[in-house]
Amino acid sequence: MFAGRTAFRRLLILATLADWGMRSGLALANDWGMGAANDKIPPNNIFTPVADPANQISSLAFFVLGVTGAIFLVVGGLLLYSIMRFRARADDQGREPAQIYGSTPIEFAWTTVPILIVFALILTTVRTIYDVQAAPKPDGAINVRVIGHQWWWEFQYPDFNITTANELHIPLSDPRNPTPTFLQLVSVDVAHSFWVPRLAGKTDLIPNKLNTMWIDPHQSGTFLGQCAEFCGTEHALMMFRVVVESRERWNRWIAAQREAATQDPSTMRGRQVFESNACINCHTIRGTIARGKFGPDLTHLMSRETIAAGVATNNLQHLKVWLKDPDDMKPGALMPAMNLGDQDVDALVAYLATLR
Ligand code: HEC
Ligand SMILES: [Cu+2]
Repeated sequence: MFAGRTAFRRLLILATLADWGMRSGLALANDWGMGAANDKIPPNNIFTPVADPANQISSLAFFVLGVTGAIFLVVGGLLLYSIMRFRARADDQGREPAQIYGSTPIEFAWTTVPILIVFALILTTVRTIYDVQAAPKPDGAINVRVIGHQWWWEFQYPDFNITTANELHIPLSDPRNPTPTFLQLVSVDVAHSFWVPRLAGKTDLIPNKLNTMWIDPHQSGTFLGQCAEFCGTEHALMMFRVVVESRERWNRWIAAQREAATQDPSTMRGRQVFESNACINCHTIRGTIARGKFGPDLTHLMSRETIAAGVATNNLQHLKVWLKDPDDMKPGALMPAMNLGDQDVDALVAYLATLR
């Protein structure tokens, strides 16, 4: 018997490579607090969907597994039976068995039955694809633009003028009055792929091409996602999370994100360091002169649980390590080490800490 929940959990985790990849990538050296943070999130099992279209995809997968499993049992069973029943025996006379050719009914049966089975699989698959891709967009739908960057995610809410990074917040959807989130996906550099196994299938983000998908979540919680298309050095550390929350909480999150950045006179020095360095060419902080678009929007940096696309938990120590040399956390990251003195870094961190 398995030794309780942990063993069962490990088994579940092993059973889903996606989840294993997301966690083990971090389990290597210093996990920057992410191991403990992610342990609070249930395993990323593709067999436990909590949203449409992940539900449709998993029903289809179970149907196909059922049919192919049955075929496997029948074929494997017949094979085993023949191997046992007609194996070589001591009293064999060393002659070939009688050679029999052709039986029209049998030939006919094993041609038409597989054709019918394949046809049933095609029909159900096409139907599911159609249901997912042609789903109409209801009035209450939320619009989000997902922009892939090497190696982080930008999430824009065009209806609210909000931009955030790596943590997508969407409202829980009531099946009687659905408020799904419709995503438009593009990339500013190479091909990426947006994948949250428990919420929906994968959708690629391709430069100069607009792709779309939607998520209609039926359970609140935090769900781990991962870039699923090799996109360069830090592809494995291009993670994100989707926070599904009640409508009220989501409304409050939206309202907070719409605010301009906090102005705190006591951290003026940090703000000066920020505004007098190249930070402003790559980052936006609404309410300051910083309007860069190359890196994540920092206006509400501290409202995020993680930094650097799920590489580290977001706290002052980790921000300090990041500012000194991003490569220490995320080798190859496209933010340069800014070579600032300790005092400047401390002032900067104190300033960033006010960006709630
Ligand atoms: C050349 C462009 C560039 C410059 C200059 C730059 N950054 Fe960045 N920064 C980035 C990129 C790109 C990322 C995302 C890296 C990743 O996750 O792979 C990032 C990430 C960050 C993050 C983590 C944000 C998050 O939500 O993950 C912080 C904080 C940050 N930068 C602060 C600064 C500060 C402060 C400065 C100035 C001292 C600065 N950056 C200068 C490009 C830049
Ligand atoms: Cu990617």
